[in-house]
Amino acid sequence: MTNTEIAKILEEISEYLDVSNDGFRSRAYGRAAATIASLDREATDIYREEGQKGLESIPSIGSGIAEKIEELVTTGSLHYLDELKTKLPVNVQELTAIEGVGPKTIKTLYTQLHIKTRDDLEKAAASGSLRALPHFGEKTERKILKSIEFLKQSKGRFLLGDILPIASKIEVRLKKIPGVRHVAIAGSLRRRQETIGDIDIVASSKEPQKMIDAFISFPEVVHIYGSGATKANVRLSLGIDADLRVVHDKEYGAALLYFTGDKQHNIELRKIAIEKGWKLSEYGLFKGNKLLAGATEEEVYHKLGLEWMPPEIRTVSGEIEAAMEKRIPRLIPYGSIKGDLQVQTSWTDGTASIEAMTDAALAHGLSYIAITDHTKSLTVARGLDEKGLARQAREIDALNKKFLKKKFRILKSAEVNILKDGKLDIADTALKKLDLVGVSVHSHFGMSEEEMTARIITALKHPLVNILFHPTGRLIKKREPYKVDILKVIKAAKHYGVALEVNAYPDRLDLKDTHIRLAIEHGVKLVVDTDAHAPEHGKFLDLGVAQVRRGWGSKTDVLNTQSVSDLLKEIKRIKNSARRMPTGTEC
Ligand code: DGT
Ligand code: CA
Ligand code: CA
Ligand code: ZN
Repeated sequence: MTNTEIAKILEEISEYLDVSNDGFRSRAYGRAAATIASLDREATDIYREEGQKGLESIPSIGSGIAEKIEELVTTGSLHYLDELKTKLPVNVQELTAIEGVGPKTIKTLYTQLHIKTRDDLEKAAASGSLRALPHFGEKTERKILKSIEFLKQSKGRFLLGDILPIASKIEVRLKKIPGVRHVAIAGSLRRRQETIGDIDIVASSKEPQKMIDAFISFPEVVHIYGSGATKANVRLSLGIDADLRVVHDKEYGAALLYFTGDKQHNIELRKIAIEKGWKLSEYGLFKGNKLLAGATEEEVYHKLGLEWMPPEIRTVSGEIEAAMEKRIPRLIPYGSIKGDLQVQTSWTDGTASIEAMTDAALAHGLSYIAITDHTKSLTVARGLDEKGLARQAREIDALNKKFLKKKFRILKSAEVNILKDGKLDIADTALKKLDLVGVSVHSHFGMSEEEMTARIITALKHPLVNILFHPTGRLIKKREPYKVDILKVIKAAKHYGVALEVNAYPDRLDLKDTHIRLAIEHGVKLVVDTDAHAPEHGKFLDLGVAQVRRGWGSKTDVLNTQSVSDLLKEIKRIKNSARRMPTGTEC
């Protein structure tokens, strides 16, 4: 059993306990799930090598939960969860995924209307029987139906951040099979698309059969759809399918190019080949029967008169023209973020102390972080008020002395709430004491586009604001973005000297690639950060970098690729130059 599977089950228990009104234990299981999900070692290995004691040494795992994990890894099932399910025969995971349906609602829905599944709920909402319940109305019914529709659309696709680690693990293992020459992940994963339908792997080997045999016997494989001498198609335990194709060396580049896509990009390349009287396929570029190119991607692109380009921009959005004119941009390299600018701690809803988050950032090779705990109007996260921020500042000052010898700097910041009218929920006197001020929308998501855009722009106008956090507020596969005119926000960000955040958290990733490109075209600076709520989240940074690459961004477009002193200087410079802009040129 993998960590992801164990975490999923712990999370499910947490949800059942929450519905059963056992908030305390629910949170314990929730924390355990988050910890297991982001562990670097497999819990199964820990148990095999160190027994239950080993499991208990993991943070957030006490003896009770360690026993449950032991039962899971030894028997593959868990009696406790079965019991919870018998007591409350409701599909909690399916129902909590729906916007506006929380643990309390689930209980009411079950006891009053006997609703157990998403289908039950959809029927009840469609027939208008929900509005009979207290706190329910026609508006809630419509909202629920809309959310169910959205969930149905994203079904069957997986988050990049969930799939990339497992695919990389498989890639590493395949590279060790005797006879192997090349292995690469292709498809939407290589293009770092936000969501992934299935995993495509392309390889070349002297002994293809050996590679196929090894692949289909990997521990993650739960079903083999088909397997031959040079290809195999399987299902992995995460529920995603994976394809492996083993080709000859001389066609490897053409195969990699073809299976990387996207499909439309392939079609455009094929058209160029046809115009030249040639033929392009996954086997190579041919003139009649003669192979013109195929061993490497570079060779194929060059023969077609194009520059090679990074997979992230192969989406038919101007990359072919750019490659013809030899102006493919130098995209921001992976690993080039120097400091994480959105980090929550146990001062609010994060799991760890400022010091623990700092240690984690050091371990991830960073040289600064900004502590951005939530502010007071976000009561669910126990947001900080002005006094809380001042107390936190004292802790940061003390820690900065301690971390000075490691050349690490902790910046004082906050994720300040933008209230309904665009005002901030923290007084200017307190904001002035911060190194950086980030703002975000955390309430009233249902406003009209006009209202929401005006609300955000009012916040950007505030002379102390430096960064707009999660500018669209979407949760991939869970929640649609709020309605906002992103172009107006971009223009206002430029005008008022505010940077826009590319949030690297796997289910957020706002801005989208097209927004990023638009922001860059308007000269707006970006920051990439993780929105970390636990020490392990630091590893998400490159998901944000991937997103910037998909938006054609370079290193200089992203402020926190610089040292902390350069970053602070530039933030100031942007703000000052914005102030000098004549009024009346806003948007
Ligand atoms: P996914 O799996 O839905 O996230 O997206 P992809 O892009 O990985 O798509 P997939 O797995 O169906 O196919 C992998 C690549 O193979 C795709 O990016 C381009 C290429 N390909 C697949 N079908 C076609 C096709 O009908 N025509 C062309 N030209 N290429 C195709
Ligand atoms: Ca795919
Ligand atoms: Ca595929
Ligand atoms: Zn947050």
